Amino acid sequence: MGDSTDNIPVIDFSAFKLSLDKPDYDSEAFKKLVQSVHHALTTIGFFYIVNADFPPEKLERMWKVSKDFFHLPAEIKNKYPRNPKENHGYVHMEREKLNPDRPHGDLKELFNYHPMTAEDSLWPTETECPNFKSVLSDFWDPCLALHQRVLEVMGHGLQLEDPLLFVKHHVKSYENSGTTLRTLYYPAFKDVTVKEEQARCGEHSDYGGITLLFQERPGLEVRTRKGDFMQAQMVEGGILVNIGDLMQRWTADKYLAVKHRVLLDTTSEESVKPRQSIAFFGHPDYDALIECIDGSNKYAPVNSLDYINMRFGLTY
Ligand code: AKG
Repeated sequence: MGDSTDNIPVIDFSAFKLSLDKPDYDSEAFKKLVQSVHHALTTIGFFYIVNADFPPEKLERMWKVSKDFFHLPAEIKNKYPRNPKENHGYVHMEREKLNPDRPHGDLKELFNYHPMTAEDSLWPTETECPNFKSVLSDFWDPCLALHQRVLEVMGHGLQLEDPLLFVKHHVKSYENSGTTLRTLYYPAFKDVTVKEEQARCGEHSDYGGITLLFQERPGLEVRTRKGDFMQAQMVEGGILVNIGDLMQRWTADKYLAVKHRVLLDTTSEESVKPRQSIAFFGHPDYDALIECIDGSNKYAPVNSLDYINMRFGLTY
């Protein structure tokens, strides 16, 4: 475990909160916001957003319906398996292995939501899990809006000629974007058989653009630049942000996609309890060509869809 005093920066988003259509670009508060995000993404690679006006009641509802879903019998959950085409549906325990070097799959289950998947057959029924579909659908909009604000702030931080460049490549209709909402459940230690070197969520960096992460309790560890892992501190009302590998590539390594993980440490009081988290994975539109923003050829241009397909192929 690394130095736990290396805390993740907490950034006040009041200058670009969800109720503002656009910020006052010349205000000191907005400039400070841009500078803080830029600093975080060029150093530790993670930051917490606070004061963004994110609706707390929507988050509360997400925790509840997610728990209801994951507590259903396996035979019901398994009726709605992840559909690889849309990346929508249920993924059972040990199915996903985020660190291919670990011998066993991750000790977690999850449900991915992709909004184009309106078909009822791909969702638990209202009798099986009341409000599951409507609550997940309702959580999508504030996540989408907040992630677009972060993308714009990043464009300013990098002093792009067009600060909206990233936003403009995250706008296509849902059929043409891999942006996904994921709700995760890590069962209590007593409810699982832990195999050697098994993790709740193996070491990995995210694949796409930027991720928003909501955590119900601690457990996430983030790799430091020294190479060890530190606990991400919990922040009341904080939404954790990090970037994915495709964004690191796009920024020609100016912004860093940092590895993270969740372990099952049987000696820690926290990790023997069940844990929930929710991730919103923002992904560039499928037809976006990701070319280094500095004009360099540090990375060859890559099509967003080809890239995500390649990464999923290695995970499942
Ligand atoms: C992922 O699903 O990619 C995560 O990193 C989840 C992290 C967490 O549960 O805190």
